[in-house]
Parts: sequence; C-alpha cells; structure tokens
Amino acid sequence: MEWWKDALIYQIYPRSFQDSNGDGIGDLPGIIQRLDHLQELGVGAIWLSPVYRSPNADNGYDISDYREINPEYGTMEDMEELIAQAGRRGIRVLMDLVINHTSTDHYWFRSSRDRTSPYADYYCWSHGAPGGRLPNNWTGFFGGDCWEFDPERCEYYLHLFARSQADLNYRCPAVLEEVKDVLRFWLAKGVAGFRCDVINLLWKESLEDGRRRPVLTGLEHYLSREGTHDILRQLRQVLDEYGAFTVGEAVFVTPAMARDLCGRDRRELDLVFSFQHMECDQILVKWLKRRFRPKAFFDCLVRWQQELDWNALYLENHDQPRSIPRFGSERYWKESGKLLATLLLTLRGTPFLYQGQEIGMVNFDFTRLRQLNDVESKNVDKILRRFHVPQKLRWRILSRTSRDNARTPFQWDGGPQGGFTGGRPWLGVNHNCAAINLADQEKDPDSIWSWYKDLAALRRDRAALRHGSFVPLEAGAQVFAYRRELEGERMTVVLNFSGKPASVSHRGALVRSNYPREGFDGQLGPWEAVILEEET
Ligand code: TEU
Ligand code: CA
Repeated sequence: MEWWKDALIYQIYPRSFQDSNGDGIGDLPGIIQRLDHLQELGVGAIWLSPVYRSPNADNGYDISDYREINPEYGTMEDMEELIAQAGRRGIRVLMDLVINHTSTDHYWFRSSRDRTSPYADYYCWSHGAPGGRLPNNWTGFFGGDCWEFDPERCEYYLHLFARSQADLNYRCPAVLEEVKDVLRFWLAKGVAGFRCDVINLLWKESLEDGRRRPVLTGLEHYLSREGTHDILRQLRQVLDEYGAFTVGEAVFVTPAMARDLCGRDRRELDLVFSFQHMECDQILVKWLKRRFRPKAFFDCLVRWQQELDWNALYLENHDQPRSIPRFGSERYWKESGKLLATLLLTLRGTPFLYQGQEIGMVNFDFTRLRQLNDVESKNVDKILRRFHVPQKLRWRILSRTSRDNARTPFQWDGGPQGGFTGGRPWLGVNHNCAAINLADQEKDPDSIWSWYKDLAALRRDRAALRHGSFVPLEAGAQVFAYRRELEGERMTVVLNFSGKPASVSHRGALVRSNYPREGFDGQLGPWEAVILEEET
C-alpha cells in the first residue's frame, strides 16, 4: 500500500522540538507531549532526524551506536512509547538512516584501527601517495580535504563530511550485512521506514584523483554509481519484508538520475529528495547566495513535476535556511508564508513539512559567529579566515546560509524560551517568539498555522490535489500557475511571488485565497495565493 502518496510528512529535529526535563535539549518524551499538535495538523508520518547514540559532532549524523538511543534524548523505552503513541494517532514513525558514514567513536571504527581485526576493512583506508601526500585530491562537503591520518593504523581514512564522520567501505560485504541487521532491528520495533542520508554516495568506484572542480573535487568517483544502485536493491529486499517506505536524500541529481533511484520498476527507493530547486539562489556553492529569481525556481519545479511521476516536495529542512526570508518576504510574512504553504501542498508528490514551517518561523536573529553551533558553519568560517576574509563579510555569508537558521528551538508560545525548555536552550531561541508562536496562532483562524491545517484538510478532501496530473499554466517573472486534474475535477493554483500586485487570465470558482475575498476577477494582491475550481 502506498500510504505515503496520501500523507503529509513532518520532519522533527529532535534537539530543537520540545525539551521535557529542563536540560535545554529537546527529547523523545517532549515529542510525545506534542503529538496532539501533529495530529491536529493532519500529519500522516513523522521523520525524526537522528536520535541514535552519537557524540554530536554533526548533531546525530555521526552515529556511534545504531541500536541505542542518545541518552540526551531518552531511552529505548521512550522510543517504543513514541512509536506506540504516534501509532494510536494514526502517525507513522520514520527514522533517519545514516549509512554513508559512522562516527569515529563507533566501535566498528575503533576496531578498524587494528589491521588484524574483523572490522579492518569496514572503512575506506589508504596509505597516502608517495612523498607524504594525501591519498587523493578529493574535497569534502564541509570544505577542505577529506582525509585524516590515523596514527594508530598509520593510514588515512576517508571522510566526505566532518573529520569524525568516517565513510563506510561497501566493498567489504560485512558492512552491508551489518546495515541490513540495523534495518531489521528498527523495523521490528514498528518503524515504518527511513529517510536515507546522502544515499547516492555509498559506493566509491575508485579512490583516484578527481577532475579539479571549484567544490567537491572527486565527486565523479562516487556520485550515484552502479554499486550504489546494487546496494539499494539489496536493502529493498529487507524493507519489503516489512512493507517499509524509504525516501533518499540524493545530492546533485538530475531528474534522470532521480528516476534511476526511485522509479517504481527499479525496486530501490520510494522517493528522492533532490536539490535543484534549492540551488536557484546560489552561485556554485550554497554559501554564495544571489538574489532569488522566482522564474528560475518555477522552471525547475515544472521540470521535476514533469519528469518524475512522484516528487518528494520540500521547501525547508534542517540543512537549509527558512523559506519565508528566502523565497517569500518578511515584509509580507503572513501572506508569503501562506503562499509557500499553498505551493507545498498543491504540487504533485508527497509534501514534507519541517518543524516550525507551519507557524512561519524565520531565520535566527543571532549577531555573532560564536552563537553558531553547526559544524559546517564552523568549518566554512575557518576556511574563510584562512583566505583572510574580514569578519564582517564572514558573518554576512554565514548568517544567511548557516544551517542553524532552521535549527533554533520550536516556538510553542510567547513565554520565556518560547515554551521550548524550562532551562537554558542548547541553541538560542529567536527573540521574535513573542510575535511568532503556536499558542497565538492556534487562537487565530487567520494564522499561518490555521492555513496549513486547512490546506492539509483540503488536500485530504480533494483527490485532484493529491493524485491529479500536473499541468503548468504560467511560469513568469512573478506568477506561477498550474492545474491539477483528475477525472473531471480541475483545480487551478495561482501564486503571486511578489510584493507587487499582478493580473492574470486564469478564472474559476474561488476555493481558497490568503486574502479576504468573495470571488476571483484575475487581480492578485502582493503574495496572494488562490486556488480555483473549474465551474462545470
Ligand atoms: O546532508 C548532506 C548534504 O547534502 C549536505 O550537502 C548538506 O546539505 C549540508 O548542508 C552541506 O552543504 C546530510 C544531512 O542532512 C546533514 O545534516 C548532514 O550533516 C550530512 O548529510 C552528513 O550526514
Ligand atoms: Ca531534554
């Protein structure tokens, strides 16, 4: 059963969702306390960013034990309770599966330092090139080279991400067997599936030098290689034993590459998170931003809608700055927040909502580098310093792109620390929590939260909005319009991505507008979103 085609999926960043014991860190009991919120929103599944044991170099994306819960987040009993409590509310639980790398604290890695151990080949070890040079010229996702020398083994190990995230070696058959066991362990507990971290990087075809590129030299040796497809087909067999669902995060994929990962006949993944629409406002790398041009964004969305049968739809996650300041307008905060909600919930695919998006949370209001926590931001800062980039400019770059923008604690109410914790939060709560919080928005039928709830219900109600075909109507400098069509049910969505009014030729009976209006005459206000229905 493809339940995920009808569901709205909600991403939780556990560390920042709800703290239950005053230590300033969100936890599993905190999530349980807030399940009613998710049920009211109409969420069909939650995806938890990693909650496994981890030294937190990359907030859980560096796992040191796949079968244990990070004590900061609670116990295995809490996890089982969460699965049960969510289940009672009709909410499935998805875990984050990080299997490209483990923490260097994992006992596999620690054992791997000994060449005679059964774990000796679990990681990508290499002697290095003659003359004391690194094994190759590859560069990593967080900037800089991606090799680290281990004095105990006297070899280098590969890390495409942070130094303490060592890449697993899938040429060693035991590694895949270990991963299969991990899958079974969690599926047996009742987990409904996984979001698979950087899943198209698993197989390293060779460790030869890469073609020099401004970023990620070496990419051609490990991006979506055939070996990765083989691994995914093998994992699929385990998943099928439980009828489990997977969405894979696939970096740098084109629609054709995504089809190879999630085409129904391929028996690999169910869905793919792609990045092209998130790259419309960047130059070369995510740290260099340019002005957002809606047209490029619309064209990209149209291409993906047309080239994939079913998309994983998202505008935010824990790696991206918030969507309102990025694709919308803080001046028209409410209007543009609702417009982005409309886009997310009316395209063809499965919508993924990131915590805080439903109340229109915006980027952090930090003022100093030292308030940042993110390992990526810190690495980038180090690199910029090395190039003598002045502090002011470093701050300008990092404050706009830092992943911490999306990681500040959830703003439950306008009280101290936004209702997130009774203690000192691990990452600062935005001072705007008096103005942007759930408690206020729940009372307000005109709030962004109420709009999300209403649209989620509309989507459940109207088959055309879920399963209808996608027909692009207009993708200009300012207006994006498309139709969703299913067996005579025709719904038209018109979105004005601008602070200026617009006039369009699309007509129909008004189903929804984020402005108070009775009918639709083709005139759109700033950041207006309308849903129309063809009159029969
Ligand atoms: O992200 C992988 C990824 O594609 C990175 O490019 C990510 O976008 C990051 O911001 C680098 O620019 C996944 C996780 O979502 C991320 O949180 C982890 O840090 C990373 O993998 C390593 O596990
Ligand atoms: Ca806590």
